[in-house]
Amino acid sequence: MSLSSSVFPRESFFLLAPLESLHSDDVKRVISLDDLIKLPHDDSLAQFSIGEYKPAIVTNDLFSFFRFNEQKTYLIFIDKRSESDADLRRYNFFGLVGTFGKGKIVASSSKQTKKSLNLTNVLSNHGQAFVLELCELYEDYDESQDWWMRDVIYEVITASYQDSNNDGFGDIQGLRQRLDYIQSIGIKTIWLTPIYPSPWKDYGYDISNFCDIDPRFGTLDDFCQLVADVHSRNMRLILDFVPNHTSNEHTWFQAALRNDPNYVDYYVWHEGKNNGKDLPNNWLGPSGQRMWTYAPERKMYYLHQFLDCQPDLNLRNDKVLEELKRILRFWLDLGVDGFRADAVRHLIENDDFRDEPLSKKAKDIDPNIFYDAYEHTETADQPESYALVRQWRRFLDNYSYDNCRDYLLFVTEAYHQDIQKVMNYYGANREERGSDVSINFLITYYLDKNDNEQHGLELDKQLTKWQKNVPRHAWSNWCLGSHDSGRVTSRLPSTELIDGFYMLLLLQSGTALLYYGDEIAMCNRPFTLEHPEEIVDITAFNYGEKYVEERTRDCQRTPMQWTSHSPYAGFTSATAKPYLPLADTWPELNVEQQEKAERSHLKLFRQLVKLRQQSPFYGGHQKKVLATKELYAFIRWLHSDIYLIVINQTTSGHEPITTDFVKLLKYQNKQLFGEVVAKSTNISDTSPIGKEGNRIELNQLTLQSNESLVLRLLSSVLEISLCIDNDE
Ligand SMILES: [Ca+2]
Ligand SMILES: [Ca+2]
Repeated sequence: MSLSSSVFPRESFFLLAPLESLHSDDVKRVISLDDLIKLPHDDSLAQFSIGEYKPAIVTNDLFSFFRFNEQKTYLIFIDKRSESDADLRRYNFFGLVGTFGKGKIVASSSKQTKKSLNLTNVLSNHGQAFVLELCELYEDYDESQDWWMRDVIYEVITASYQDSNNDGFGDIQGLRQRLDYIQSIGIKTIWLTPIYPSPWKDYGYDISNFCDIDPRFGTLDDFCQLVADVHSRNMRLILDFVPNHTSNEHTWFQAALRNDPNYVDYYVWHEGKNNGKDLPNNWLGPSGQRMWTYAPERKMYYLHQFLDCQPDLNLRNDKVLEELKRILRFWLDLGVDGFRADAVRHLIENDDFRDEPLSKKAKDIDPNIFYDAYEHTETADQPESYALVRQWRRFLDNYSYDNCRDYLLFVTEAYHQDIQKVMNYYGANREERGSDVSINFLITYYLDKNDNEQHGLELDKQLTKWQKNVPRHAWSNWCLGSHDSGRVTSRLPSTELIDGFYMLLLLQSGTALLYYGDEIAMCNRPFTLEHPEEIVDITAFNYGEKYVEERTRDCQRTPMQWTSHSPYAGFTSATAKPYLPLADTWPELNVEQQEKAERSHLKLFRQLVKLRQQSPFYGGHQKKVLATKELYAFIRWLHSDIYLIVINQTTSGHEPITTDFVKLLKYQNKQLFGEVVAKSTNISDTSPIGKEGNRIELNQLTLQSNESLVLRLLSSVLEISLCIDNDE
């Protein structure tokens, strides 16, 4: 059975496909590929003769289209390039038709070892052709393909998680001891902040050797044991990748200082102005320092966007880019499942070295220390930085293809209020993809607002901003905090609201990023100048004493709180002293207490993680139902399932709020019931919504301050979906 007489529509496909872009030679190539695909000879072929046809991605290099009827949908894919084009191409078909997440390979021209492909990540070589039978996102789930879309990514600072050898520093063996716990809360992907050899001037983000483990965390053998343990649990591990800079103690920088010809261009150098007496320009970095430091050894200035002990690599030097790929390969060979790239906004600087203009904020803040006093037109988000991210994405694609590895994840960190800049890291289109997860910090920006601005309308603004701007070819993500943002619990209008924010994090469509300890609602620990010896984050001192207490990020990096029984919450032994003091709340706020309690933040968190693995939370649709100052409500639905999530943001003392969701959902039947699926820990057991399984009528749903609720609607979806469709 040849391809042209089976998979192509009966009518001439030339009339249906947008073939304007094809040259006549290309069309001939399509035809000449007929014999590449031998379809299995069974009744499924009927599909192709009677089903409908829709073009998918059609370019000079690719011809692809869908065939479908009511039961099944197929994607036919033909890479038309000749052998002279050896590049591996990556295509994204997600969202082009229905809510399909992956496809089973039913016929293929090549020795494909995989049985299925994720539609976001279809890799292809010249001449390759195949037929995929598409599956709904939530159906027939294959963890090897789209693991990162459904997972929670758990950020761990190894130093702060668990100490195994009583030196006060958390380490790799300690982390191994806690894998049972991490697995028990449903986490599948762990992201470790840097564990590489480092003088530790910036929590290990000042790396002196990219291909080893800092002795304080253990050895490479320990690391390999960790990888094996993680994988044996069907979990994944990703590492921090810090391509922007090294430590000044790195051998490359030491060689560069000596004018070693091999390393002379590994970093960014400038003679300075006025015969070297003045800095090359006015650039100021995000760590409160000018970006230039004079190196007497070379009588030149070196560039550092962050601390002066973190010289920036010259990412226009191909040798440096090769070194970085060698580093990625080193860790991939040890089995890691991807990377989170640090500070991607800062990768490339304009090599005209022009001054940067002052921003509107400059009149209110000191331009000698505050990053926001400038428009960073020359040093941030340069087009070449986006190109580097795409280049690393391609590198990972090639690695996974060559080594038959599952999908390798690439997460990027770019703090920016301008949402478009953040979105740009995803790549411009389906073919030119960059980051998989360009971290969405919008909820953390909401938490930065002052008390008067923390309410439902402001929250809605941030959530909507993301949803409206996320490109169609990209997958969303949500994050409540990180090692750089304060603890979410300490920044909410009320700590009780944390449960509602778990619902936003875990039940909206997208990958969730969780900072260790946030699952037990850990709080910031204040650090003050009365005890300067306690402060590890020395960056804070760059802003002057006035700002140290406000700026130090130690507040959110304190050791994990495991138990009430041991003097240091089980983080380290009684005889050791933790490298950073514990937060005072640990005796009441710890894993052990929350496991014992009948209801706790931890238990709710675990329940919501389980829920998010199911349809419609994975792969289903999402729509806001209500946003007021007090309430935020949204629905998730797919086929026969529809869920309503309601979060009441009013602080204690506020009147209870009653809402008519029958009216809001424009429900035809007038009587609509919901079943309680999950509820915030502060909802009393005696309340009508106090127990899972309780059924309530939705024309009068009453929530007290800080209460949050997940309900499954007991209705025919057909009736609801009518109103959803009408509204869109
Ligand atoms: Ca240790
Ligand atoms: Ca840079």
